[in-house]
Amino acid sequence: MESLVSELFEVRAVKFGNFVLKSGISSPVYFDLRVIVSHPTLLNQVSDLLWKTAQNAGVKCSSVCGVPYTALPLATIICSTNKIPMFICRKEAKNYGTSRLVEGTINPGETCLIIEDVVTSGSSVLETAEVLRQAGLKVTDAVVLLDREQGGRARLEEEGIRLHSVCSLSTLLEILHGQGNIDSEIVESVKTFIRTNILPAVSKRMNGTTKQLNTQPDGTAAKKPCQEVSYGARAQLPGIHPITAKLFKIMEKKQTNLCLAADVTNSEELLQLADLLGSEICVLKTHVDVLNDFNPDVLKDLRAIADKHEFLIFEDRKFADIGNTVKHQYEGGVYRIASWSDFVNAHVVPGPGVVKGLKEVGLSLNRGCLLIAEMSSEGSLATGDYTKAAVELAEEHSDFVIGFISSSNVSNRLEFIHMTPGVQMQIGVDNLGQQYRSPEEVIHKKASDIIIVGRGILSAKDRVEAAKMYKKAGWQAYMSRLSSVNN
Ligand code: S5P
Repeated sequence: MESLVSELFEVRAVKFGNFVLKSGISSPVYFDLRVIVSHPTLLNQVSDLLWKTAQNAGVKCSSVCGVPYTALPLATIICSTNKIPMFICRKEAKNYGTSRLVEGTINPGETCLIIEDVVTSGSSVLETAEVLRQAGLKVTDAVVLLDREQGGRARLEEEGIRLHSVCSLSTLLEILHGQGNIDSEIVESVKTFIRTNILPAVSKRMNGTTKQLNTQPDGTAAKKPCQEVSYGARAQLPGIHPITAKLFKIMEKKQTNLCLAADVTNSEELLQLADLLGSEICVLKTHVDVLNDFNPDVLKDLRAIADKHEFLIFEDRKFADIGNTVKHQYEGGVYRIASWSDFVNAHVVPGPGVVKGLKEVGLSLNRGCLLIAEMSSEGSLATGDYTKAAVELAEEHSDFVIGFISSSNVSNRLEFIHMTPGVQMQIGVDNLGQQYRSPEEVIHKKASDIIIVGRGILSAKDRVEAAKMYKKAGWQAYMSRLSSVNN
């Protein structure tokens, strides 16, 4: 194993540094097993170890199939050396000749072993398994050279596939460290990365525990989830709403969990503000009905600025009427909110109808909605059972509801995002009962995801400096939360 690991390192199949993965996550480690086709001895060695690992685990199979493309040569060598038939799975059916997805002679009911180079979330193995199963084959096991230990094993287990790995990322780190190829700092950064990027298995997210509120009966301390997961990893949760996935990716990429409450009354100022602070924020929140000089062109311009700086637009409309009325308020009127706002929010006081009405308009447009589970104002009635009802309503409509406006983490379901208003460095209460808490309190202690800041930035002498300060404070609080919970 030691010699294999050092050779993989030498041919740069394993690299350390700062890599942006397909998901947008920055990773301190990267695997590129494609390079091994240029090293025939290594290719043979890896194939041999894969087969031995499956044999030692007692796997019974009558054929093998490599996940395209990197594992195809590995499966070919295994097939040829061990005289076991192979299948090739296409990524897409060809549109000429036969339109088969699986090449090879299929005897329905026979068992096929999947061969893979690296497993992260397990989705590539699952895709191949699905194609093979649809073709009539049984898939019970998969063997992989490297398990990144980010939740793939549990996810495959749920789908009835046992994962056998030649090597895990932790073992690989230990070996490379022991050989002096990497220092302790790299080991620590990769370990932290793994810990904060574990994708939980689907049923764990969906079962009863997720229904439990994180708020204590007295509405104060928020119980933190026992495992913190980074924004970037949450973007990849299976079945996550496209708006939430987009938002988590933006947050990870721009390293910001700051939403600007752009509460200004002049359109020109709104656009200038969006352009000036766009690079610091992940969301810009509007109250379009406070603009004195509203005209629909403003929203076209705002959309263009949002796309340029990569932030989402959230019209804080707080819908609170019967379904039929909110439908019209959302779709039509002067503001035509559904046509430009990525997501909106709603009070739950009318019951499910408000969500159903908004959903009739927003779902086909891929828009999302936050439910107001708690409010930041003094004497708010949104507490206790009301908050609980908001969480239940969100769970019933998770195809449209993307999370909550709340002062703390009210649901353990990782696909729900929590946004918290009433944030300033200077804690206290304004003359109309708005209560302020610090970014550290909101993100680290109360486990919310996004801070919403209005006057903390708008009333500052230098708005750019203030936005940078809130961005930094919010991100630091998130980093401390990740490290304190996972250590
Ligand atoms: O409970 C709430 C919900 C919201 S969305 N409390 C709030 O303050 N808000 C909004 O957040 C409010 O409408 C305003 O736009 C922003 C807070 O602004 P600030 O100036 O007090 O930071």
